[in-house]
Amino acid sequence: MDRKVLLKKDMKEKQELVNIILDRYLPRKDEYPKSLHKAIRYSVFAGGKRLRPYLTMSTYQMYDQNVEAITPVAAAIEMIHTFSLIHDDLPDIDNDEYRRGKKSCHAMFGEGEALLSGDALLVGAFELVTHAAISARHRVQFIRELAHECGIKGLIAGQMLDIESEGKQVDKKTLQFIHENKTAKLINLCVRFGAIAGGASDEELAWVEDYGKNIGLAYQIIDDLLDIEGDPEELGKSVGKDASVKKATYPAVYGIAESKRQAQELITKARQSIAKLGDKALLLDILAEYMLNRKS
Ligand code: GRG
Repeated sequence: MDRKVLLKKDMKEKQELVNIILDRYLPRKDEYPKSLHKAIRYSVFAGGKRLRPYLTMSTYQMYDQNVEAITPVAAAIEMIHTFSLIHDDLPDIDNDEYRRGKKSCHAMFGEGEALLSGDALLVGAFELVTHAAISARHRVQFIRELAHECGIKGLIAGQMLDIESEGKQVDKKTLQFIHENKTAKLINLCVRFGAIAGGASDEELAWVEDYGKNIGLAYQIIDDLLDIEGDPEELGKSVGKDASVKKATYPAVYGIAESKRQAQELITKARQSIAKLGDKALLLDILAEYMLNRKS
């Protein structure tokens, strides 16, 4: 099968599995208090690509074809990702009216509702990990690592620097800190959890993490580039915003051509790392290639 067709088909199958878990876990939208559950479901089922769950499940699948055990972990990561997008869109952070081709959560339901929907998704994610049919030791380990990488030393720290850097000329070190923390760490955790739960050896885990860190940083650089060169229809959000508020981005610091070169180099390194795992890493390899050419 053509590589692109294979990826598309596999992504769709895994999206469906993740959606089933999310649908089971989240309260119905007519449950009390309706305003909260409506807003949460609206954002969770707004049509995200489910890239992070896909990475988690595809990495796990290199060791165990049956992804049932890891799917709640994958879904939990998507909940954290959705929390971060809802809060990121709020007027006091990025102030975005559109997300995933629809009105953003606060624009649709109000700021209080968006804030609380994000909070509920963030804490709910930790609860959902406890439902995964993985060993108790791995459940505790994943909860601890998620809290660490998404908290004051990870996602939230990256986001803080991102806000503080607006309108300023940042140095390369600060830029890398922002991108690694706000995006790359969570992406790396996906493949790390998939490999650990699947039973990867230390050597294979190291190769998987080389892949995760490289695609994680590349993903955010490509996101920066799409904000300049992307099509708002395909992206489902406005473009040109980063430059208008002088955000700390790769193109702003390195220029467009050099940012593209760095993204390409990171993807090449990621593919070289994952190639060490042999044929079982085919889907992760195709995904890295897709990331470089993604339009949304
Ligand atoms: C704690 C108040 C408070 C806010 C936290 C942590 C945070 C807000 C925001 C995270 C920063 C952020 C939004 C990073 C961007 C990461 C990124 C590349 C998002 C786009 O991901 P895709 O392309 O989107 O996977 P879809 O819509 O497909 O899920």
